[in-house]
Amino acid sequence: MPLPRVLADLPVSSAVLELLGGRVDLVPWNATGRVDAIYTYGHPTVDAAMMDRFAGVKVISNFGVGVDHIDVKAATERNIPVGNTPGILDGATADLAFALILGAGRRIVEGDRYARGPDFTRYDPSFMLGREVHGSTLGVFGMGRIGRQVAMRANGFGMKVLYHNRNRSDEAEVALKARYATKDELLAASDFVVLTVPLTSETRGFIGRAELAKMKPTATLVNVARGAVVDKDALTESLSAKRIFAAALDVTDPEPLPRDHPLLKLDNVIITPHLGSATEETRRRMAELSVVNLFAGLEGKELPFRVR
Ligand code: 8YV
Repeated sequence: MPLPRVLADLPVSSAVLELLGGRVDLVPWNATGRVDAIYTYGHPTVDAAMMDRFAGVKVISNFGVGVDHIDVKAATERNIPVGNTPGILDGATADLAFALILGAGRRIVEGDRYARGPDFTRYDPSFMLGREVHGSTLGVFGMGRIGRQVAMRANGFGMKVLYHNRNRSDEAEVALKARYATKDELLAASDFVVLTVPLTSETRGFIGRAELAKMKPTATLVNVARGAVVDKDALTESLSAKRIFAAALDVTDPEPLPRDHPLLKLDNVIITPHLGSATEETRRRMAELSVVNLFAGLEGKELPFRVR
């Protein structure tokens, strides 16, 4: 029997390769001919036309939780299950969100650059003053699994937690002492605004010029969601004019930004290369879940982690 042919945006990680154990034939994204499954990790796009081109596809398995690059509706209409890796990367992503809150608030990256550079010749008590994190107000857009983990960490820092979400969450309000706020209330009251929403038609451009104008001049925007949730031109203007204190972006649109993009030249922004889930442990679990989903789909079984 020939091995199942799996279209993948190669290379896949060594953990994935090891778990696949030579039981499938990985073929590159531009391959033609029979394809039994599609394996992705956040990109490129998997649209209806692609599903029709590879009519034999039994499953689309994504290494990651966000599936904004996959037309899930089109897949469902074609009875192709889509798998993802929920519930295992929330802690790692919330840790990174907190690293970015602290990094931007306390100017850690800027300080590191300064401490290594020629200008650091003498300590000065008035340089590089940041913003207090403990006791400040955190606003979380998207109180899903990742948002709740961010709120949990904020509790330990004695922060007040506000959240905005499509639905109110009893767990967030009771266990995490988070208070529901409208979008405008959250923007106006928060010292740190953290984005953990999925990218959908409602959240594309969710933070634009009008929203940035509502934030405090002392506030920091942290994005660990998807780049397209924020209008990067509006953000560049706002940061250049120091209308907000700082931004910390783990995701951008496009990713990476063009090397000459003005955001890359600003001191009051931290940019990390999509590291939310990037720990050995979490990426290993993501590999396991995505491979389990892949084989379940190839065998015609229910996916253990299926996107609905
Ligand atoms: C991954 C992510 O890095 O899960 C997601 O949605 O954005 C990240 O965990 C991404 O899937 C690419 O590997």
